[in-house]
Amino acid sequence: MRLLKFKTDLKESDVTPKDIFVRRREFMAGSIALGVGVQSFASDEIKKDSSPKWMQDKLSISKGTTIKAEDQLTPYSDVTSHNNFYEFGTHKAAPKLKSENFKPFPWQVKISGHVEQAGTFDLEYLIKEMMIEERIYRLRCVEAWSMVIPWMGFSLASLIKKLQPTSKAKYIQFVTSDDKEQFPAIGDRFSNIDWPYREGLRMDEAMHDLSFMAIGLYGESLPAQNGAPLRLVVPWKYGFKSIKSIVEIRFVGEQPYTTWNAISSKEYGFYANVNPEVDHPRWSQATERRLPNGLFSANRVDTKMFNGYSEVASLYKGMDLKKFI
Ligand SMILES: Nc1nc2c(c(=O)[nH]1)N[C@H]1C(S)=C(S)[C@@H](COP(=O)(O)O)O[C@H]1N2
Ligand SMILES: [Mo]
Repeated sequence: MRLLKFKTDLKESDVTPKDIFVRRREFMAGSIALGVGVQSFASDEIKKDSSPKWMQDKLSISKGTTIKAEDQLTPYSDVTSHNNFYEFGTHKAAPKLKSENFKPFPWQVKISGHVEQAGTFDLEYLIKEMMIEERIYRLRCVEAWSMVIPWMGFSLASLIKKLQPTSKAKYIQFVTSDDKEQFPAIGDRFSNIDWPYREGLRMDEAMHDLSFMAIGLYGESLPAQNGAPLRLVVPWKYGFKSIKSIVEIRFVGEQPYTTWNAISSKEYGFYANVNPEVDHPRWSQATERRLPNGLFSANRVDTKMFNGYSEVASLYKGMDLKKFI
């Protein structure tokens, strides 16, 4: 079953979070009228944004939608109830169900390593000068499902420029909070993850304009389950690179420790570029299940090289992407 093409009369430059909200309601109404995906839209209310005023003010001033996808947006209810966030548990429903007591504010981020502006900063201060924009990106999980999400945030490059890394910085490592009070599954004895969750990028990947720091989605601050209050989004890489709830950004000289690569490097490479020609050892990566499913069937689509973001190809010139997975 195919969903309606998303329709809007708004000019991109006019879009504010309020408009996004209205637009979403129109989109939902259209889908319901056609009897498409009714189940997933029924409870599709945006939870009232309980973030502090500074964050809501931040989200209310935006450049509008700067990057769009041709794809149908994944409804808010799916984006916020089908998640991978192992700090809350391994089940897809756990992040939403187990994050009710999670407190994303106040939040601090430590900046360390080969960088001029090292220190620990309040999130509000760290992102004060960042201009917010909306970007609609496909998110492709290594488990072969995918979504299309309207993120709010700013380019990672704009933050890096403010932080002024030195010439010794060749990679960036990102670290998630490992506060047991916040994340109930971190104490699980059977977890094979060496907390905190860590991810990383080569400096030129981090500086690519598509690399994004999200502080919101669907016009509101990030729900806990999606990585509140600050997460990375790298749309041409498998979802596990898009690390959530970041408390430290380290500028380093060597390829950093990254969580899934450390668990199984043959299954989860450091680069993790979406590549339909390189299968996971236990499943094909040629196609993906695009959420939401149809009422009676999975919505299967072909997986594209770099998740369709072919403009990043020049970052990997001369590299054998069957070897550097
Ligand atoms: N800290 C942390 N970040 C994480 C994960 C995680 O378990 N912990 N899961 C990753 C995986 S596997 C995916 S697919 C995406 C899912 O993002 P979403 O739940 O917002 O769709 O988050 C990534 N970021
Ligand atoms: Mo994933």
